[in-house]
Amino acid sequence: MSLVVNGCTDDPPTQGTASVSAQATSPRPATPTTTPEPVRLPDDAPTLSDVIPAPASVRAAEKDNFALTKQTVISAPDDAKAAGDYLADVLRPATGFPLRVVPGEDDAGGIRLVLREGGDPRDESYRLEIARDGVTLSAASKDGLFAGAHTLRQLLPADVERGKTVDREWVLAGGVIEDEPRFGYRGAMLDVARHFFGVDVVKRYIDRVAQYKINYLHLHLADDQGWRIEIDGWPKLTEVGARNEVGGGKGGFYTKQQYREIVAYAASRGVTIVPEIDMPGHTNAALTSYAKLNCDGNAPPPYTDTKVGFSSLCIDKKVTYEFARDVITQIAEMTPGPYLHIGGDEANSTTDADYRKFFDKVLPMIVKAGKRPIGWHEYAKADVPRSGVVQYWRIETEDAPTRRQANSGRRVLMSPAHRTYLDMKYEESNPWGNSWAGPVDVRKAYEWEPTNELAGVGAGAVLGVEAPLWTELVTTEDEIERMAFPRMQAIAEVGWSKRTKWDDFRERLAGQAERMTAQGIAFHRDTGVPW
Ligand code: TNX
Repeated sequence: MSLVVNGCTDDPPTQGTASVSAQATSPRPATPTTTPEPVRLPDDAPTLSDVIPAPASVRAAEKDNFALTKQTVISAPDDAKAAGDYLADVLRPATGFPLRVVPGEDDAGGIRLVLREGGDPRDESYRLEIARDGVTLSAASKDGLFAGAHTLRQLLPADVERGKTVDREWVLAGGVIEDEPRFGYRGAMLDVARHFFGVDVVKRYIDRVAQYKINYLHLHLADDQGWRIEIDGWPKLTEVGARNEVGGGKGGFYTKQQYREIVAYAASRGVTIVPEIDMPGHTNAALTSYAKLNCDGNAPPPYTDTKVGFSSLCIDKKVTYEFARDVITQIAEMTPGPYLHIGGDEANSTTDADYRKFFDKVLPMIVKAGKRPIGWHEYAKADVPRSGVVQYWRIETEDAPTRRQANSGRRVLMSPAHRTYLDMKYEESNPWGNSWAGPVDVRKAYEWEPTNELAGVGAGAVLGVEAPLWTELVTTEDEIERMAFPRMQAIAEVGWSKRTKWDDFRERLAGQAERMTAQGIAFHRDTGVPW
């Protein structure tokens, strides 16, 4: 019998634990409970400390590396099945192993998913133990299992992301990771209104962000340039309002079925969809579709430019609220997640009094539909329900209405543009991106403190962080990827990890290059990262 332990062939396979003492001598009885030989970690396999976002605690055990084989089974009872299926899904193509997902305990040694009974469904902590005789991922909730599954995915070599069979060893570094998130909300936003992106692009974006433990995808579904979701009783929203985008392209929309498909796909990756219909401004596409939504009864022409702040629903018309109610109830009905985003930003052609009047009527509709409202921070001027969330997006460090809402118990989602806006240029000299919030390189996206960014909005008020990608200037999937990656990893780590250090992060980020390349992500080689 030859022992191979991290390249050292004569190491005894002992490590001070009782369970391994029996197999130092050979031959061993061939029972399924026998601990297998130590296996060497391939040079290109990540270590437990390479993971992004950085886990809370890592304990490496070199002799406990675990080798996946074609016999490896994933055992995932009941509620653990979704995370088990996810793992099988991402590991099968490159390994070529069947990786059956079975409900019962797996005696043969494999990957065991364990959902601890009676856990809080919001508890995303997990424990991942990788040992020679098997891998155990345990958590108190489904979301915790997903978080652990994302970690496990990253612990396999980048080859696992190639999408086709690679004939090689598949070894996980041994040890234990105990991990939990700093914030419960770690979001990405995709603007599918300024330029429309189809279901497949959205699904790939979900897959790409989910692997870094982004757990919410906010879809900006309507703006001046386009309406992107089918609403029963309002067919012109999609017949007319969807047929445009910035620059005059053909636009598009999601049918209800396609929206549900996106929601379900997101759930299969541990991601929750947050739908946004921006009101009362940013509504030219709706106003173009229905003349009756305009105060003067005249539909404006479609809009394909990029200015903001010129449109408003008619605050004093009854039909405005019939429209809002239909949209809100139908979208709420298709959305299992807790949040519904109602926009509220840059309503520059709505007076303050009208703005409040509008939200006095509309915010209770969201609560009645069973959802927690989120609004861009301008809506902090309105009467935000107790369950409401304020999303801060400006670059200033002071905003009195947001502070007031935070003081009265509303949660704040942090998207300061100079840190989290993925539509901004990376560097001044960069040809692509917006400039109004200044350049946002990876370091800028990484080195900030969400509970210290906005005066009066501290640790108790911050719900989490979100990285929005506005798409006035983004027209293709490659452009989405170039703007999002690798700033997405920075925001993901700010949202998940408690202790963060740029010098350490940039090294780990460089380690993601091969993985992103294998996935076909057209990421930007930010100059601050030692790629
Ligand atoms: C401001 S951020 C907007 C968007 C634009 C974005 C471009 C926010 C709530 N409103 O309408 O797309 O700037 O960076």
